[in-house]
Amino acid sequence: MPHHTRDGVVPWPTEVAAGYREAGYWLGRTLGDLLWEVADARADEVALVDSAVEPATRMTYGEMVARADAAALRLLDLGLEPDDRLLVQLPNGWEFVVLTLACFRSGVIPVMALPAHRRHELEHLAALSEARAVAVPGVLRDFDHQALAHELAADLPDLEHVLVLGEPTGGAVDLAALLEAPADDADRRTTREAVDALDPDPGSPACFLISGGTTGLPKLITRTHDDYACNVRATAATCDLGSDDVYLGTLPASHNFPLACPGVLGALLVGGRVVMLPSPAPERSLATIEAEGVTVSAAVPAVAQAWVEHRQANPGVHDLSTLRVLQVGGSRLPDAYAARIGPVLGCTLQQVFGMAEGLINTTRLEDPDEAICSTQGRPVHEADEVRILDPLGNDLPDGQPGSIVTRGPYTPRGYYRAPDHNARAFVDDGWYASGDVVVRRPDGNLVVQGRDKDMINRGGEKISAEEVETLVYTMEAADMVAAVSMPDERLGERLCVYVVPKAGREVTLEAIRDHFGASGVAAYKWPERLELVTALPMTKVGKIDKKALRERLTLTTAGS
Ligand code: OOB
Repeated sequence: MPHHTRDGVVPWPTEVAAGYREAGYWLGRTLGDLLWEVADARADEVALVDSAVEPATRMTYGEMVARADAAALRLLDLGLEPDDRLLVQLPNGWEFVVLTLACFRSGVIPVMALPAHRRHELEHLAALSEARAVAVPGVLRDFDHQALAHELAADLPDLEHVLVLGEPTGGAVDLAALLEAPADDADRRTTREAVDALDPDPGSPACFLISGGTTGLPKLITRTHDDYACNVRATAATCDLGSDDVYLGTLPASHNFPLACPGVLGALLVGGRVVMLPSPAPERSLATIEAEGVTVSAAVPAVAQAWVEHRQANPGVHDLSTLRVLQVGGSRLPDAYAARIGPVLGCTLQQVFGMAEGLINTTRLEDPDEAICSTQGRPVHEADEVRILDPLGNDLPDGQPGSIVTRGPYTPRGYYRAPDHNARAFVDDGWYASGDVVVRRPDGNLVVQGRDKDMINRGGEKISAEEVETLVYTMEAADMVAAVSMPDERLGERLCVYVVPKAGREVTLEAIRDHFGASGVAAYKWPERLELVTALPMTKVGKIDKKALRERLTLTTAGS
């Protein structure tokens, strides 16, 4: 019995969708269909390298797609159906890639959770997506993901299957076995035929991404095969990605950036090679660039900075001559850091200002150094529409900062099952307001100057202020709470909470962090600084004046 319908997915208006198809922006083919065509032409070439283990696991295109097809059938054998949701929380490794491809082929929709997520996030994501299965590592970095998955399955009626990478317990499914290749050639052929016949609708969701979120809890972003393929192809073109390229994925692959901008999917779609590492730690990453002849990779500014510093401290230890492009995005790259990346790592920097909700901007490889080092680039697709608005909704000329709004062939028109929030985030005729304040230069490049959304960007990981505040309010002793960013040398921003305690009560940073831990909140959202105050400043319209609070922190940080 299919318990789910597609309601909750906001479609593009019919005429707009027809225009995108007619123009060829949407190919009317699934990601599986596109990738299998490439794989068939390159069956014996290495597609996937997992460098988490020594020696690295290597897989050809032929083996990768055979495993994915076998896994697709095994997902259905478990009782999953096309359009059912599978919550995926796996570290970077070949298993993440093959399972994702199995989903694309079967029509089961992966919900891309982060390894850092804990009960607070996973429960929400599973409930909102009505996930019927969850895929987790067994124990990772001392955390027992399998035990948590069993707890969730006990509490959520839809969640029937726990898929585990590691030793399964309590009726869990062995993910490694699920991802095994077909037994022999005959099995391989019948598997292929059976999965070819499934043929999901290219207009249906290929995956659900998680929003950075400015409201209470993260939203789900439905990305269709048509729109996501458009996203991958347009971003691949801006870094000249081709079959000779070797893409290193070290950022968590469930993020849009390393997954599809052009990322893992881009490298495979052009017949290149993907190398997966579960962490962007500099020594390991640079050693892998040398060992695998990596040509393209992606980093958040903090990671790029760590690679640069490591390289400067250990010049010439690794041969990085293959590295052609390092993409950097997710949070603002300071211009002064930007200028060091190309010379130190011996590659071209590509700045990327993107969002899981769609629009991707990049600098182009042939841009002058000045543009590469001091702008966040321009839209990757000719059909991307971008406007920069003043507070009254009027278009602003070049050179004047305003709020960016966007529409386009890979920017969905709404979050999944969030009508109230959609009414605010999608203005007028489906323009997505990302909450970023940008300036457009006469050369078309955008410079991100700030934000008018209540979010903390901690080294590329987004933290909703409201989510943090709601959690602190569940502590008895807190009377008033405001979460704000504080400037940080390494991560750009960290999370600070201002708290007015109730009369006679005590609040400490340790108590807050303990409370977040006990509430099963991902560690990157735990406050890192507490400012105890007797009152919070208010604006004229009676809202907490966060700008004033942030300014106080700048002053105290500068003075300390
Ligand atoms: C990427 O996606 P999300 O969904 O995690 O976060 C989107 C937000 C943007 O609205 C903006 O506030 C911020 O992250 N952001 C940047 C930035 N890139 C993203 N702010 C300043 N400078 C940049 N270069 O972060 C994302 C998705 C795809 C590709 C790259 C990044």
